[in-house]
Amino acid sequence: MRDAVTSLIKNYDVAGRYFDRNAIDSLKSYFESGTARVQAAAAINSNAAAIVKQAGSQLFEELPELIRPGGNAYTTRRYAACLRDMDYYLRYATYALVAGSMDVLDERVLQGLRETYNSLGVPIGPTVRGIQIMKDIAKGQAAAAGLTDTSFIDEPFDHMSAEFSEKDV
Ligand SMILES: CCC1=C(C)/C(=C/C2=NC(=C\c3[nH]c(/C=C4\NC(=O)[C@H](C)[C@H]4CC)c(C)c3CCC(=O)O)/C(CCC(=O)O)=C2C)NC1=O
Repeated sequence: MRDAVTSLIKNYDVAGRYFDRNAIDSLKSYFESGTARVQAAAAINSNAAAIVKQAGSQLFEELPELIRPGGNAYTTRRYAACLRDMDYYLRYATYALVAGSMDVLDERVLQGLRETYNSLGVPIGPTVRGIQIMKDIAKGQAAAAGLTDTSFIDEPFDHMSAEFSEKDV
């Protein structure tokens, strides 16, 4: 698992090169954005349970068939598994924000997940929708905590969504 700095070091070390202008620029942007990334993670952390709960309610309101008989989130056990998965996505999104790298998502969350979902009949489209709903709520929380630019918060949520969707087709 790598963060933005260790990824960069690995790439330059493999080539046996000193950091060039591009590397220095990305290091600068990583450190300059550091406080905002940590603040965003903190805002999400302190509201995590509420974000998951609200996103779940919104998802099931939009797609009520999920929790009706025959739906994948029907029965208390599967409903709880669904919210637990949402909580995983949110927590790992905060790790990726702090790391400034999506590597943790690829390695710890997305690897093999599509196969698991397919074998259990967990629908990908609604899962992606749930991730997108959490993104919007998380950005709202970060804005409420005083962050003026919250656009960078999109990346981990969009990365998970894209990886999920891409591999599903
Ligand atoms: C940290 C990385 C990680 C992830 C991401 C993860 C996901 C994950 N979700 C699972 C199940 C599940 N996931 C869902 C999720 C949903 N069903 C829906 O209809 C909704 C669209 C959606 C919620 C948004 C459900 C209902 C199950 C249980 C399925 C079953 O057992 O039949 C399973 C199968 C084993 C289990 O039930 O625990 C895994 C491994 N596990 C991990 O360790």
